[in-house]
Amino acid sequence: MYKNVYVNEWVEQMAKMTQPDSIVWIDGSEEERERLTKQAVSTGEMMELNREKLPGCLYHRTAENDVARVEHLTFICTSRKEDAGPTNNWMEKSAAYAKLGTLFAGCMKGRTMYVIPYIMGPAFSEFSKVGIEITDSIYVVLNMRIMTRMGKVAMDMLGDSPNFVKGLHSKGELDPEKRFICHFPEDNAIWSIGSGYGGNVLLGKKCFALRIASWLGRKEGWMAEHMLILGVEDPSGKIQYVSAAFPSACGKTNLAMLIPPEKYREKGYKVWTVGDDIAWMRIGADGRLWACNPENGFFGVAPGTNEKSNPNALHTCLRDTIFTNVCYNAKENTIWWEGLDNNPPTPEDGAINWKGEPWDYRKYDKADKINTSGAHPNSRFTASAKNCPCLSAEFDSLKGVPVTAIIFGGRRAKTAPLVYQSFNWQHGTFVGSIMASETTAAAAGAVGVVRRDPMAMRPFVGYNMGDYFAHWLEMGKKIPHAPKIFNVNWFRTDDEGNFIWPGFGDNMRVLLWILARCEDKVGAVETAIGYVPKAEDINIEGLDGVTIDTIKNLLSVDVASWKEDCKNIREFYGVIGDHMPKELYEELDALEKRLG
Ligand code: GTP
Ligand code: SPV
Ligand code: MN
Repeated sequence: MYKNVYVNEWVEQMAKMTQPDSIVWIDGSEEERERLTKQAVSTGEMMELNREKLPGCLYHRTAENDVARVEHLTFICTSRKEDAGPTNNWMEKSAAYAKLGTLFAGCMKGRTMYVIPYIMGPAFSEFSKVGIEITDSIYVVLNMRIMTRMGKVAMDMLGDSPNFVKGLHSKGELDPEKRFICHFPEDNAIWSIGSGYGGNVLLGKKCFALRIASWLGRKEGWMAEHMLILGVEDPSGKIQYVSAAFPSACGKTNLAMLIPPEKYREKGYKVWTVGDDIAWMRIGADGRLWACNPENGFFGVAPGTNEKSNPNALHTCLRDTIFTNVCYNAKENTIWWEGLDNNPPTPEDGAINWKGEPWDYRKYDKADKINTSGAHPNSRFTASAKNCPCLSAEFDSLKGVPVTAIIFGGRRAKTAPLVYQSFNWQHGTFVGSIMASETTAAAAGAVGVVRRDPMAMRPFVGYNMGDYFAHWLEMGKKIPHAPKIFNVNWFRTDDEGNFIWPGFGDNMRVLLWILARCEDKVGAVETAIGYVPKAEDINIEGLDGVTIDTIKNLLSVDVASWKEDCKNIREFYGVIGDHMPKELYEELDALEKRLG
């Protein structure tokens, strides 16, 4: 037990409801990690991997029907439906407590309850907030150890305050029919039952740091966003920071850990990672917007990560990492995923797929990844930020980093050009609000369907989307030196469906155009949708197969498809209804007018 009476009282209440056999108060010590790891290994919940090749690494498989966030089972539970808004599932608050109360009743009988105090953000920073997660899953405890600053330090920061986010999680029966992820922003509470996967159960992440935090941010005048944060160092040693919002599995981790092309490295350009998924942003005393990564680790997409696409991520997860739902090599006691290298484990190696079945790589079918791949498309690594070779020196900074540019981006085969700049903050907010992207395996449901995903926050705004847009507009008026706002799209395809832009490290070329724009060092072409680069201003030196015509093609703005998009945007705005700020309708009208 800790000394905080509010924590103790709440834990007692939750224990009364869930009836665990015992309660373990997590302190974050090394001894505790060893003890819990041993226990998880002894029950088969986790496996210890090859100590030479992957020291300190663990392997875990979740239930076959529990491998991604479940947006249809995620609820914002407020007194009034209007406060959740039309893009969220809503349950009336007391009805939700009652419904989940029956599921939580006695659900920890025969189990241990772990009480995890944690901080989102560096200890004692003005950005930071404390949460307590109660869980019956050792896997959750071990993940939270990596993903947050946790244990005693969190209780030290909390002191005797009642001000903490109350998170209750139980695996329950892992039954999708009895799975609910409920948020109670009016009470600073989260109840999650029936899942053992990532964003559903690591309550500090999407549930707290985005859904609850976005609600708090609106109330308190700051922003919680689904954004990476990176620093670009130029040859003079000056570092400028950029934050970028891309939907799930659309390239945040990759951009955050970017390694510049050789020509740029030779000149002295470097990229530093501050965060890969979430940014909390506040207006600083100097009138700039300052960003802080509330997390302490990366819960990154494994497939596609390799020595070429993202060596920094690969090196980050070679030790002290938890791998979830990747492919297992029994002979080597190692792991593998699609896109790691060209040596998948063979049946003779004892290859086991993410479902736990013997696996034959020769049966892999790109059109049916779920059933034929070794690793699940949404398999992930949980690795400490401290392992990252390009971690920013400002990672633990109590005041965050100043943001020069905000970038929005989605996965769009057509329509959106490689990059464009908004005219101003209000137009930039509009650009964020009209984001659309093809769905990915990060959430349960169909993959590859284009949907509107404003600011990459559709699944994560803890209140009415219209009010969220209004908050963006409001913030813009309050930031004296606001970041410039851009939009990128790495995913335009040719007629055969191949990506036209090489992406990854070469995205540096686009980042440098963006920063040059922020410093007024480069011109642009004014189009209907915003400022687009002159093709010759995107440096293609050293790029194989990319010509100035490729760039022209990537930057082209097709009026017909934008007009078509406008119709869809208007429809989407209509769904948001009367909370929609009039300024964004004005922007839409103006865009349509410019398109002619
Ligand atoms: P979450 O953790 O789910 O929020 O996702 P994320 O935005 O961090 O996604 P991540 O960086 O892990 O991207 C995953 C997918 O995007 C992988 O399939 C990558 O191969 C692909 N990807 C990332 N960057 C690029 C790029 O520049 N070009 C192309 N073509 N694909 C990319
Ligand atoms: C995402 O889906 O955007 C993630 C992974 O970053 S999860 O933690 O499951 O939300
Ligand atoms: Mn994410």
